[in-house]
Amino acid sequence: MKPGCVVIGGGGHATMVLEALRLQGKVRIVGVTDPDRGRKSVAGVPVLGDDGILDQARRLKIRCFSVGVGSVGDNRPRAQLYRRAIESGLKPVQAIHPSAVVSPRATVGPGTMIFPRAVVNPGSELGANVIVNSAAVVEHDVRIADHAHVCPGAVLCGGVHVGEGAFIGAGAVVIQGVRIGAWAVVAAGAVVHKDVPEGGRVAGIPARPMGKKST
Ligand code: JB3
Repeated sequence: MKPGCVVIGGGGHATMVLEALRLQGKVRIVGVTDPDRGRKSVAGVPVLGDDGILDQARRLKIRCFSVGVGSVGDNRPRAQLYRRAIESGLKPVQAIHPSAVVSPRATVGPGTMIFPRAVVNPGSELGANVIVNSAAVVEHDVRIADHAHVCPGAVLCGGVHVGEGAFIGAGAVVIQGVRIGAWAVVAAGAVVHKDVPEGGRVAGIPARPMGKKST
């Protein structure tokens, strides 16, 4: 029998995770956890309750999980939920949409999700609980650390490094070899041609620290 799986969070991102999991067909989706008591089901999947359910996983025959919270702009909640589920004894599952193109020479970490039409090219290494959102391009030899989120349509050119928990906004372009520090934020549509320090926040073309006027 396929292992029972819970998706943590029941909003828009969860609907994408649920679809990828269904199409992959490797797990039996048991339910969703969400603190919103008004939410009874998500994409036809029952909401089981809040995250306290994770401690009852064995009784409910749940063995694995996927973080279904997207947390735009701050990946810390996603990282916390991932750790919480691991502490509850659950195993992270990957959610890779069948239309994504993932090189057999790329490595993909536990709990990582790759959405429709995304591309992950050879030599790339993706950590745990990473999101490569719809139609994002992760070129060759890119490294993406745990909990980072590459939003829809963003492009990471060859050899880019993305630090833990970093956020790359929709449609942003990170030029070859640039390093994005841990927990940094790259705004939507930015073109990043220089390294961004840990916790840095950049926007614009070319990207500059947020709040500073271009010269
Ligand atoms: O832009 C795209 C393609 N996707 C966005 C995604 C990355 O982020 C999407 O459009 C949204 O902006 C956002 O999706 P997300 O995170 O699902 O947000 P939202 O639709 O607002 O739903 C968040 C859900 O997570 C709500 O139902 C919250 O109650 C729930 N939630 C918040 N904190 C939580 C927690 N659920 C659990 N289980 N545990 C929590 O700690």
